[in-house]
Amino acid sequence: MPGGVSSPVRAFKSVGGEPIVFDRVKGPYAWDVDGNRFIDYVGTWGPAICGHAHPEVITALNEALEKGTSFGAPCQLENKLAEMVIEAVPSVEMVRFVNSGTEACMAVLRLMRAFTGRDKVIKFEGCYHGHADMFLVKAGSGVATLGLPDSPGVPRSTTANTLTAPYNDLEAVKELFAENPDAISGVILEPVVGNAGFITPEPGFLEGLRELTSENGALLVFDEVMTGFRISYGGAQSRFGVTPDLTTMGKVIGGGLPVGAYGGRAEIMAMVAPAGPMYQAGTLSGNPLAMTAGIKTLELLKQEGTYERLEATTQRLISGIITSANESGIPISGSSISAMFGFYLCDGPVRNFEEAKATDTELFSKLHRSMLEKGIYLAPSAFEAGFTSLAHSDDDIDATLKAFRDSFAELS
Ligand code: KE4
Repeated sequence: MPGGVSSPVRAFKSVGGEPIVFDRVKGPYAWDVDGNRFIDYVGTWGPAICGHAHPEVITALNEALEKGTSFGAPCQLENKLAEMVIEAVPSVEMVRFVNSGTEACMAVLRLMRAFTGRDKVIKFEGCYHGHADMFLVKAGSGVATLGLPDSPGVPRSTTANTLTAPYNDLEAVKELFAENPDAISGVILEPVVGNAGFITPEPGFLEGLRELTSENGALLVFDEVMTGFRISYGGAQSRFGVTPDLTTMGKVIGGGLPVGAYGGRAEIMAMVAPAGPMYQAGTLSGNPLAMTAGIKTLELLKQEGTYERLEATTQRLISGIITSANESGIPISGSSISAMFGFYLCDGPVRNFEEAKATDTELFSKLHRSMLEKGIYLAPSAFEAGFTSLAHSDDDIDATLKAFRDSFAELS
């Protein structure tokens, strides 16, 4: 397998050393094939928000297995998950399930263009919307980690319609609209950036994008593949009170099985085949196992006190990390929202991708290795966010903070 992995960021290229080969996961833990246990803050990149292999999800899957693994036909389960998503996410009146976040973002871009009749799209530097050709322009996540702002194999003609702006820079977006009148189908962004490290929207940024897109007859699209059901049960749009026209989702709504989704205003979604002319399809879309895992996961998340618990756990973690870096005189800037956190080894706050790239990624690599040796599994890149779960106990957080204290002391 190229690089020995099924997805580049897992290869540890940017932090060095050999990747850990997982044997099993449970709750907040992962064990490697040698039996070493790690407290896991990647959570399979987001889906494990209730903890890995939650007993109720496993039980529900075992029951579903008896009825078959894939139907290729309508089933009640996809309707139930659709109802739960529609009920939870403010912008979603209709939803289509696919099998990954990449597929969801590919489809939503086609829908943006179909609905507006315009070809151009604005994305932000450092945001990652999956690996479809038209998004591989100054993308984040593994693309940034591997320094592939524009991957080979992507024709210039494909990305000619992809315009980029720095995150948190409304003026730059305003200029793009002025330079491309009536040509921009919409703006797509991560409402909280988790693919350039962890960058939060500055006050007024999301609201400003809502106004700018509406004024220009363009669509506002939130890529909530990572933030959906993590920043709150209604996603980042619910927490920040800004309603996009379309939303992409993934990760958590699959509960650890392959699911992506896109949804939004009914008048737009009505264009999607077979209701309308915009074609998109998928053999395994809406399959009963993935729907089952998603339904059970959302039922668990909907319970009283979930997000208060996630907020408290994560705030204690990030403030402890910052305190221990300060005690060792290591420059750090970090923050968290609900069950998502991140930090950079630098002085000031990081507002965009350029500033993220200027941070001490070399020191991050040393920290990553040191933490791994102490049994703490952080994302193997400075350009990823961290994820907590309902399974991370106070003892897990205490053990993690001790490891950070010791690692920062060694590094200083
Ligand atoms: P997938 O195709 O990997 O399911 O989703 C793509 C995607 C789209 N949008 C956002 C905001 C995302 O975060 C992602 C995927 N996230 C990365 C983690 N940074 C997946 C990890 C990987 O590539 O292995």
